[in-house]
Amino acid sequence: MQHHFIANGQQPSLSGQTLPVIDPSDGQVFDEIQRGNADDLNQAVAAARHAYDTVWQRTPAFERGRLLMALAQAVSARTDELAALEQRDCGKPTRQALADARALARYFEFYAGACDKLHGETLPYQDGFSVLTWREPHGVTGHIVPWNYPMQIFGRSVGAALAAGNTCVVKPAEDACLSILRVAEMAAQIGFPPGVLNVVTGLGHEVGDALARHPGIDHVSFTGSPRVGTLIQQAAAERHAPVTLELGGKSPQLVFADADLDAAVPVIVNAITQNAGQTCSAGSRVLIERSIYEPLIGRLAEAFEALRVGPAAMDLDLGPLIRASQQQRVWDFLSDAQVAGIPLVAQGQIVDDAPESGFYQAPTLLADVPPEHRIAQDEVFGPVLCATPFEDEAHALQLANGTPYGLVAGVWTRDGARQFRLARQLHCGQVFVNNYGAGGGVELPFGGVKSSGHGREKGFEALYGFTTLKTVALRHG
Ligand code: TXE
Repeated sequence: MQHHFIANGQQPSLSGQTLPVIDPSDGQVFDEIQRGNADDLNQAVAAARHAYDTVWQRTPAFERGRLLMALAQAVSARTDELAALEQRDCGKPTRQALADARALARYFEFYAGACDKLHGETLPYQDGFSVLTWREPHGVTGHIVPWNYPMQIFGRSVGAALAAGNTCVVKPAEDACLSILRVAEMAAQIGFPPGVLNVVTGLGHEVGDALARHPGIDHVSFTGSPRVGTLIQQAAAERHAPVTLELGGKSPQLVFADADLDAAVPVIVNAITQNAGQTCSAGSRVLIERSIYEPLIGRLAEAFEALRVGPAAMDLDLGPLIRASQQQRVWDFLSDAQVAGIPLVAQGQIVDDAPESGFYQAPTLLADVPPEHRIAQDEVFGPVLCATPFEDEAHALQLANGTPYGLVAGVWTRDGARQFRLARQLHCGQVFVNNYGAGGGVELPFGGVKSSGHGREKGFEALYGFTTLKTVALRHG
């Protein structure tokens, strides 16, 4: 049985209610979390405010850095344990779960080093004045975390917020709380003061909604669906609180005839099958220059057919999806595509040992996908790759930019001028040229435009989002 983690202590829900924790590999319940509500959240916000006012605000930046570095080391020493928790909770193959645990440590390490390097400026002004800017924390920040990469998204958001001097209240996704609760405990054990990092578990429309509305939360950081992103922004707007929204994408990979296909094929396949396609930056569309369309589809089909799907602990290419409703969502998209006559070119294999009660989906390659079809416009959040041919660079760009999203794009070409032209003209937050995803990239600012959201996570840039700038003008007399 898991508990909320408030002011460095475990707490049951005030209502006494709990929620089941389900293993996506077999659909069976194996643990329970607390079903929190607004009352539990109030306690966490009060603890965070008290910690901010009495301790954290006065803690020198280098001391915050030392604590974060100690947390990075503690996580590094326990990656196996954290990965095992995440694997069972989220159905991640072992390699993925371990990569996520290592990335969590890396986020804390990166932000530990950044704590005492965040500074303002001095500005030219009128004669007799000195003007300077200070970067100050918001105060208490709220973090609503999704289930696809709980450790990584917790690390990037909470790591930056703590480094900037905020205290935090975290609401993990109801499907994926275990690793986050464990890391909060670890933070307490290595000396984070009570109330600096609090975790309240529960349902989105209960605890999540209460967090977005809470007058004591000075900034909300949300990663999840555009639908809920809108609700969060509306709730925060009631009290004019700033929000950072990361809302997923329909990210294209543009493959030109001069591309190095040997390099491109495995990266394109991985970009949509990693974490069973449940990745905000998944490369879910491949746009292919007409002259290489047929041969590249052939190579992608071969690669898809070789992929194997099964229980997380088998550490195959793909594990299960997070839950039955997510599986149903993917099925609905695929049946719409079938009705529209979109050719299903290739699928991977679900292994015989996979329990019927698990939430499995074979990776699927669709060809000749009409760009306006729902499956080419909306986020499926499963291992479904949509291929569409293009005639020339202008057409490729029009297709690439032609969805409501704008998170990431990949460009595969040897033509240097085209690389720069497209990097400029693609309407999104990150462009990868002749690679995709670039190995995690804790250092690289990440976030979107349009329905992919606004604000930036990761890198040094995220620290600015977790601060507010104060301008101080001193007249010398
Ligand atoms: O997301 P939700 P769901 C996309 C992806 C997926 C779809 C639906 O396309 O198929 O969203 O997934 C909390 N007030 N992404 O339904 O509901 C919830 O508890 C406040 C992309 O799981 O947005 C969880 O912690 N919070 C994405 C978080 O929001 C609320 C990652 C995300 O859940 C809330 C996840 C409310 N009213 C889904 N309702 C990405 N960008 O990586 C829910 N939540």
